[in-house]
Amino acid sequence: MRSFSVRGLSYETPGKSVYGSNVSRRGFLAATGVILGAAALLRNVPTARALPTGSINDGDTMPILVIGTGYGGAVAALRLAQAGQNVVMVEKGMSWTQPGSDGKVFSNMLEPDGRSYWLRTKTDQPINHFMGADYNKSIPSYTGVLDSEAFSGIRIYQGRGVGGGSLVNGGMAVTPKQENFASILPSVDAGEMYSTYYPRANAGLKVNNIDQTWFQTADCYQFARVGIKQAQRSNFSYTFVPNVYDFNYMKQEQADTAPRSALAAEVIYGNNYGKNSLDKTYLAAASGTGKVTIVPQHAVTTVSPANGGGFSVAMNQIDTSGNTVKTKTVTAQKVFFAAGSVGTSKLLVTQKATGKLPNLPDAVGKGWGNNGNVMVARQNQAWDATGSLQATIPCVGIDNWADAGGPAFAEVSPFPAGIETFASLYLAITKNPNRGVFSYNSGSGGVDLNWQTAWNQPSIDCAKRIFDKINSKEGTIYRTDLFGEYKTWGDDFAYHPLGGCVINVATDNYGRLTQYPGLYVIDGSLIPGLTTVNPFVTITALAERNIEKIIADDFH
Ligand code: FAE
Repeated sequence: MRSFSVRGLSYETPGKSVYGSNVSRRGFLAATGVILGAAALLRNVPTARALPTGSINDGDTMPILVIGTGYGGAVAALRLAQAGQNVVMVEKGMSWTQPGSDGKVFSNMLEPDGRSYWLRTKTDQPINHFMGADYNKSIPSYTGVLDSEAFSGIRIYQGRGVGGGSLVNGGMAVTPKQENFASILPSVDAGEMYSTYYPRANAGLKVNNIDQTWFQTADCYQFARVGIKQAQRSNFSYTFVPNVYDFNYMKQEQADTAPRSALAAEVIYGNNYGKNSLDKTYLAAASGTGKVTIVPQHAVTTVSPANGGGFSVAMNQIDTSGNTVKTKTVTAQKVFFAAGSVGTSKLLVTQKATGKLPNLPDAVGKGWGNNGNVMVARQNQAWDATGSLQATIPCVGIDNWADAGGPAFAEVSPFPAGIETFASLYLAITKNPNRGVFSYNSGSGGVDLNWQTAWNQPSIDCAKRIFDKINSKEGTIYRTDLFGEYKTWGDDFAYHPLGGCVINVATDNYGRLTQYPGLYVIDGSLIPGLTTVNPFVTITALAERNIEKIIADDFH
């Protein structure tokens, strides 16, 4: 089944993209310093993105509805389908399969266009300044792939589209240390997680490791080698980090025998090649069962018990301007909330406050954290150039979690500006005890999050224990030109929202909303604000654990 036609870009403005891409292919290649032989390119052009989508009608009934197509939703859909169940998945964002007028599905970070952001007229880049100047650009408003959702005190970045966060993230696929997992989720049997569900998740996600011999000489990882050298000189331990980006493909990019993606400044607005995002792994497998229908551009608004059993689910079908073109109400016997930490929390607190699901527990909306995210950059000495060609895929982390005075796991991040910047950039995951609460705002009809920027000070303190020491050893300083004017810390945004419907607190120990049998939560909202490392492998592994139990107990 193919989806309705608003998905096709050329349908709306034949011959011209609707999102304002003005990058000629030649200009783009020149801008990124990539000159490739056409013959070499053709040899290795990967297959086009293809994931069938379907439609849904007002009044439809179905056994299972999954809200959202990120990690939790994809795991639930695949395993339910393999157990013989028919599943419908609805997703607010687009299906990212159709190339635009530049021949690419996604835009890159140097020339963002409407495809980059969810309904914004100006980009809202994490690194929003450079050498004192505002680095954001005007773009046409479009249902692009990266949302920067603003709450008081924090912007939360999230993926929008079939595949959720997997479309925009750095692919870092990190399994936390078992003792750290056990301290964060004590109600979950850690032994079982590490023997069964983490391996299952890593296999399903197609996690792979970098060839460390290749790493030592690859131009695109000079920034990471500098990061390792400096960490070692200050006696910090480091670790190579697995990824879902295919490192063998990246080798071909570096050798100029395949079209570039990680080496062409593509990541947070999507990767055209190389990355095993969910549409190529779990969702492709789910779709391949023939039992899963994926319906993009449908945003769920309400869920309530239906007369005669099951749940009545209302949703807006939206166009690429974000306008509602149709409202639909369907009935599902079972509903899985997989709209991500923010999306699920917003839906649940709204249903509780507006009387749709009044018996949801008071714990709904609570226990939200930013995984201790904070970013910072240092300015290196002239002999520590980080390279004008940088892979967008991080592969090294500085592990200082054992420091009781300020635990931190800092990924050595790329800064793919296309020029030598002498900057070393880091995303630190830290132990920040602060937790936010989502609440329904009856005045605006929206949902607020009471997080304050100052609540990130503990994260800054943790990160400083690493980078003050490295600066002191290297005789270097922090950069103050990247996160605002004279601002050192990227402390007002997060990539890793977690919590809002914490397992064994707001749900039972498997994500069931027990007040309403047939309602389940299966995404990052189950995790209480922190994973100690990048979160998606843990979200996936926990979903694998929970769905196995749910299928065994609740589907006969
Ligand atoms: P998620 O993947 O966010 O999926 C939720 C889906 O639900 C989305 O597609 C939404 O559009 C959709 N949705 C929301 N509301 C509705 C609604 N009302 N109706 C229908 N659909 C809806 O949730 N994590 C790592 O482990 N490693 C990394 O390297 C990494 N890098 C990141 C870089 C960036 C720029 C970002 C934004 C995130 C990064 N993350 C990374 C975080 C990771 O992507 C995130 O934790 C997971 O995607 C969360 O998975 P969920 O299944 O909870």
